[in-house]
Amino acid sequence: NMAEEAKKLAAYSAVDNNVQNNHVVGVGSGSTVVYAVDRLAERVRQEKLNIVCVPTSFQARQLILKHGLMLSDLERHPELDVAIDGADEVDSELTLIKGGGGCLTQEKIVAGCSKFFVVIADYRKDSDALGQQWKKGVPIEVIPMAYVPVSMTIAKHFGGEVSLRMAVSKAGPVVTDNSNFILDWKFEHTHNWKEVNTAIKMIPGVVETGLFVNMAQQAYFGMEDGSVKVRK
Ligand code: DER
Repeated sequence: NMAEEAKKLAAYSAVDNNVQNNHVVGVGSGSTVVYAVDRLAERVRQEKLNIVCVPTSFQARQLILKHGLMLSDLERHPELDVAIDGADEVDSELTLIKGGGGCLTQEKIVAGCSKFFVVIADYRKDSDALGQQWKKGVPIEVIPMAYVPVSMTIAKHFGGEVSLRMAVSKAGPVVTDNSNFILDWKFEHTHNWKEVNTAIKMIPGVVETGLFVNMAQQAYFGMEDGSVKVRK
């Protein structure tokens, strides 16, 4: 369908324009990045590219192994050349909401270790302001024992509604790759996302927020008309 085609467009364009021989590549999580790994594997075969891949989740690790790409980690490669990952929403300043797939913590670590972080997304993620397109709120990874007080503190200081993300194919809450819970904070109005990110991060029990501020250098959007729009 159109959104899947758009994801593929963005993914192929980003990989072709940013991945070079001998690169250490951070591989994100979610559905869009699947196309990026397909393209990476194709280029490795066709161009005999020599790259290693650092995953951001069990899902990313499985994708890397499934395609026979060279798997590595931050112990062996603490500095990456490029990280490629999806997003739930991208605003005009390249501030992101991520974590729709519950992988935000390792994603932010890997993005932070990369010289270059490029987002790949379909047109639905292309936004002017956070909250315009994405209505599920900001994901926040928390230590399980603290999810109630953390929820209360966020609602009290920033408004909106905070809910514990419940699993669909498992009874009870979603448990992340790091054995934590996820809160979704449905904010009511725009905020200074840099300040909010820092403030939420400081709440005892918060592991990471899905607000990626001043991290992405570029975003590739696959558009409905088959074009690719790049925001820098
Ligand atoms: O969970 C995540 O952070 C994913 O990267 C998400 O933000 C994008 O997933 P999608 O490519 O399936 O929309």
